[in-house]
Amino acid sequence: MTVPRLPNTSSSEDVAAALAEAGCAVVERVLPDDLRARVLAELEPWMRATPVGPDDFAGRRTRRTGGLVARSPSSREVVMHPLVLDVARRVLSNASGFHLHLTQMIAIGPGEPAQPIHRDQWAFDFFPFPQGHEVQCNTIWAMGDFTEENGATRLVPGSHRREDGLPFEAADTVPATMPAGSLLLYTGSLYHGAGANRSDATRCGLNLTYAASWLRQEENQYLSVPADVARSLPEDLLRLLGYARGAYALGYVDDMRDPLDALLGRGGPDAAVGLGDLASVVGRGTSRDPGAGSN
Ligand SMILES: O=C(O)CCC(=O)C(=O)O
Ligand SMILES: [Fe+2]
Repeated sequence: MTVPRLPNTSSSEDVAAALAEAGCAVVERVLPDDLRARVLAELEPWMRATPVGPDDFAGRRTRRTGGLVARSPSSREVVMHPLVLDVARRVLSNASGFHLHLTQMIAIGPGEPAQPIHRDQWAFDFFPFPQGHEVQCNTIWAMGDFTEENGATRLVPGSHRREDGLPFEAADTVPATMPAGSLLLYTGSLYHGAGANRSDATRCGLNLTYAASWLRQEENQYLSVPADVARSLPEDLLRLLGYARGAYALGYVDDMRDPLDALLGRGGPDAAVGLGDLASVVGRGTSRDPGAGSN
């Protein structure tokens, strides 16, 4: 199986269908050059100050800079990209909502070997999610050209349908080569890893991932984005950061206040949101079609 490649005029239905089929897809040249340049310029001092990784998985010649919503105002536009949010809504439709899971600029330096092949959903304590029940919709934006030589992400297309814990190697993978500004999407169940960088330049990819909102976020957004910065952000972005109920009874504050009300200091004791009508949600978990999220 190859990596589906779609033009930037594609609908979210088309992209979600490609993801359901292959577990991954490339949409070419989505990000305008000026937005890409702004994100890189805003993050440059942060990337310079980021240490290289401590182990082979993080990469000893790789710098991973997080906290992007706080550090790069322009990255907020990328996080909220309508095509990505529409695709995530489709891929994660088995959950009552989704939130931002992590934000990371991955700068792979020359000479870095290939990253071990893995599933990103292993972050959830290696819980064996049923096949077809997607809990993550992930993106890597090419901040420069992704080539086989400079460490384009390596993918095992179709592997979202394989069993868990398989020991894939580089020879089983294909590179997600793509021109700058392109978008790689892959599910949390897709086996993949960063490629080896055999070039003499750094490969920069913006890894923005989204997960079902009943799961804990990989990057703690409440602490990565200081509260005074959070209070200046639009409400749709705040909800995506996690200032919202994660499911029926998850994430309220003290006397069942809405997290957004609590952050913004609105609403009094009467603003409690309660748990809603139990009868309308009970059984939802058992009646879900495990494949629904991939359609
Ligand atoms: O940077 C890449 O190409 C992929 C990185 C990755 O898969 C990860 O860090 O989980
Ligand atoms: Fe990964």
